[in-house]
Amino acid sequence: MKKITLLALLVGFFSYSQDPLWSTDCDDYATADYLVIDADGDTFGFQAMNAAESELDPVTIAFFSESFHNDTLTALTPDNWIFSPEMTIPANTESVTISVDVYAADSSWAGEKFSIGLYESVGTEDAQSLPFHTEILTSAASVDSPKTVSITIENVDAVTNFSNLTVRMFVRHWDCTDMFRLVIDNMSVTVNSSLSVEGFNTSDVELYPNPTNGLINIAGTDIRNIKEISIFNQLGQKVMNLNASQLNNNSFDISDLNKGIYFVQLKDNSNNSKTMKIVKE
Ligand SMILES: [Ca+2]
Ligand SMILES: [Ca+2]
Repeated sequence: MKKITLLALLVGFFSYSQDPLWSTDCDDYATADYLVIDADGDTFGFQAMNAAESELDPVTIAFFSESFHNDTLTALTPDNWIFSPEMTIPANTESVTISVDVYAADSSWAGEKFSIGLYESVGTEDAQSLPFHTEILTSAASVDSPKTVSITIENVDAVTNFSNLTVRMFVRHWDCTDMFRLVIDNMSVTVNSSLSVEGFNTSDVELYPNPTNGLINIAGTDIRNIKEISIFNQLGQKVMNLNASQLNNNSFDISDLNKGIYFVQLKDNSNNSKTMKIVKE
């Protein structure tokens, strides 16, 4: 009975995919392709704070933007943007989840306003921002209790269909003054897709023989689109990974795997996938 439940869980897990597209703990500020824009032109923009050297946060490197400059005791009115490196959203993506940890560096002066969203990079003239969330922090989100802001953008919500779109995630610090610092850390972008999509006619893809003692053949009309083959054991651990060029006449060999039940996941060029159970004898 336990075994049946586990199998059901595995099949359920593979029927909907959540793939991390990009994430950072913000230690990569110096090396990654971030874009920083000081839109208000006061020369102050997002920068990296080695928080381990400051008394604000003993743990991690984070990015910050100021609405008050401590050295000169000057109130600023920021319109500062930081953009992630570029990434392309896979075709047939149904929704994109973006996430960032935020806090106000001084919880007594916490009213920092910010927006997060995706920015479409289709050439500078056509570029448009897709801000999906704006809020003003309160003292509840402070250095001691960073707030994880996570939003999911459905494809239908986007100004344009964002499948295959090249985007950057952004955080904008704006429309506030005379607080202290907005601090951000741990950004991520995750794409969500289901298997029941057009483009990979998974219904007629078959694996044979099944059971097999080693060789597995793939048959079906759309197998030329197969990009990647991953094999998982019953614990959901990936035990084998092949790309299309490693196929031999649309077949591959699992002789090296122990006897047992495996799940073979086929992925096509558009990242659609189908997972099938196979028995190794
Ligand atoms: Ca500025
Ligand atoms: Ca960090």
